[in-house]
Amino acid sequence: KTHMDPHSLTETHLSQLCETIKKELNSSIKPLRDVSQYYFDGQGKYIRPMIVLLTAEACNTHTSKNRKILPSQTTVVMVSEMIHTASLVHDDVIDGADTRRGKTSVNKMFGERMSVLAADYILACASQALAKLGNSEVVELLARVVDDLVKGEFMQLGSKENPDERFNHYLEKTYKKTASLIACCCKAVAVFGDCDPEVQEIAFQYGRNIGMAFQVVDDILDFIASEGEMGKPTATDLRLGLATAPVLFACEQYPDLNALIMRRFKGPNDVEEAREAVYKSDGIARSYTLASQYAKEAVKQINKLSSSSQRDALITITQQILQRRK
Ligand code: 2DE
Ligand code: MG
Ligand code: MG
Ligand code: MG
Ligand code: MG
Repeated sequence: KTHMDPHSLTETHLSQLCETIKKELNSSIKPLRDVSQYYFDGQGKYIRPMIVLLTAEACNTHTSKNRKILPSQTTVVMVSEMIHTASLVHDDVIDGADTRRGKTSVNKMFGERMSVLAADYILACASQALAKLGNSEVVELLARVVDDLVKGEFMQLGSKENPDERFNHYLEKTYKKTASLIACCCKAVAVFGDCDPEVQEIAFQYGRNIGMAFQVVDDILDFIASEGEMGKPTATDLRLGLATAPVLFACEQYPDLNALIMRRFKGPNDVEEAREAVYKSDGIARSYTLASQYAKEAVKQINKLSSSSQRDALITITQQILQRRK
């Protein structure tokens, strides 16, 4: 590990993250407290708060040499993980997932009614923490993130009949479902750091591109990783009939896959056949190329900031995202 290792640069801050979040989730109603705190057990990857924290520090260094992380920026770091987790709880209810982060999913553990309410509560507490900072620009930015999350999850339910529109639909969905949260939180910390609009835009574009790369890799891993590695079920997208990048590319070589995209699958054999067709195609390789393009753009953006170990750690993270297995 070197001075630019993302984990060593953030471990002190992130080791306190779950405790800090649990203090926010302090309802006097014990079951609400217990269920909403369930995923804040230190077992997550905490990739979003890590990126947002390093972005805050890299922007601070760029803007005013010795400035330490500000309390308002720390709140955004926390809120990024809270909104993400709230959306995952709803997502697990929608997807009927059994496991998450290597343990029984919250919906299987406590039931769907409790889970929906707990996620609403997490979102409510995150909104309050943010609103207390009194910056309406940032409140608006994060309100748009929640709007994007809902629309992204919604877009995922449908795909376009016209193959030419499909890929744009996928990219827009990917932005809304994943990249928007990272992009807007990166911008928010630059806003709180009193950074110039150009620096705010760099932070946003870095977050957007790394977010896109992250989700494309997530979609690849749904095909190639095992459940043990991921800590959640795999091949779920295929089973749910969701057309992600590997399928969309594979479709060009194996037109039979159109049936999957248009939800005309009949039985479990169809899913296995589809999986094999994707494996035989160059869909996985082309998806990795797509993710690399986003990663490269993320690096290009963040390299516009002046040199710091945090900036270099943000570059390292983009490489790690391409290589990740979970
Ligand atoms: C993960 O997708 C889900 C992301 C966004 C979910 C957004 C919802 C709108 P996946 P995995 C449910 C509501 C938002 C709130 C409450 C803030 O690909 O593979 O299914 O990890 O993720 O299951
Ligand atoms: Mg899911
Ligand atoms: Mg889902
Ligand atoms: Mg996924
Ligand atoms: Mg995921």
